[in-house]
Amino acid sequence: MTSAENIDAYFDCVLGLTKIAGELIREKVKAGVKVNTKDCDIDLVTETDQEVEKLLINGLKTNFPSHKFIGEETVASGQKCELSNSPTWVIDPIDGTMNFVHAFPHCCISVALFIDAAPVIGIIYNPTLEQLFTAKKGQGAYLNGEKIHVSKVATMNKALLMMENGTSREPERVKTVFANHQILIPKLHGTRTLGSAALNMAMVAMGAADAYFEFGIHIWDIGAGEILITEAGGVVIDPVGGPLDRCSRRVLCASTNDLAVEFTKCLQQYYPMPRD
Ligand code: LIP
Repeated sequence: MTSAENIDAYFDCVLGLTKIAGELIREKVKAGVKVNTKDCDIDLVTETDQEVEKLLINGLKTNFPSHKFIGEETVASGQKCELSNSPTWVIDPIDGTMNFVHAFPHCCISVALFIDAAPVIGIIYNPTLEQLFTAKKGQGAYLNGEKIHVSKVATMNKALLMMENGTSREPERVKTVFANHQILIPKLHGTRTLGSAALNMAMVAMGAADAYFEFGIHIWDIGAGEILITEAGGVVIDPVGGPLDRCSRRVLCASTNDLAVEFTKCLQQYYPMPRD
């Protein structure tokens, strides 16, 4: 059983490390960095992604040697992505790497702690705009220390949707993106795209947007966003309905269950393979 003091100790430690990592990102976004590609020419990774992930993992390992880690870049270099019941830190060192490379000020560090395969801590930090989103299980969700709450929007015709084109050239996935644009745009107040799953989820948690879905994201993109939204009173489920499968690379979140259900009824579905 994890005590509240332990959760506070885990939170204080990762918050300190996240702030230091934020300094690094602010420096590098000015200096410019070497950019490499992963699965395709728009799936980017930089030395800063790797540096931030090492900083967070080394710092957490020193303080909590029995904890496990799932980091975007360590998985990319071959480590298996497995979420057990042990305390596991799920890390996206720079979510919105494309934005970081272009100095478009919407990238963030996204880090979550899972215990018994459920998130208990979530931090999403945009160091460029100094937006610090935090959540601890059962203790609410915050932006820069102010409590946040999802909107009350319950119908699509009043909803602002966060929607991504993604960083995949895979033809079937691109077709699904276009199909969902055609299906959804006439039904909504509007769509917005931040280029970061975590920041999209933060917009839903603070009530600035009412829903977000994406096919192709990974557990590290959504780990912190999930607890931020549920602690802010929203829902995070599978896009066809039913419970979120964190390794399925699919997510739908919304301010209310009614709104989420409306989306499940009209989305064109896509099942990314391989799973996380
Ligand atoms: C990004 C996600 C975003 C998705 C992009 C990319 P990254 O993560 O946050 O939602 O649309 O394709 O995967 O690669 O910047 O960490």
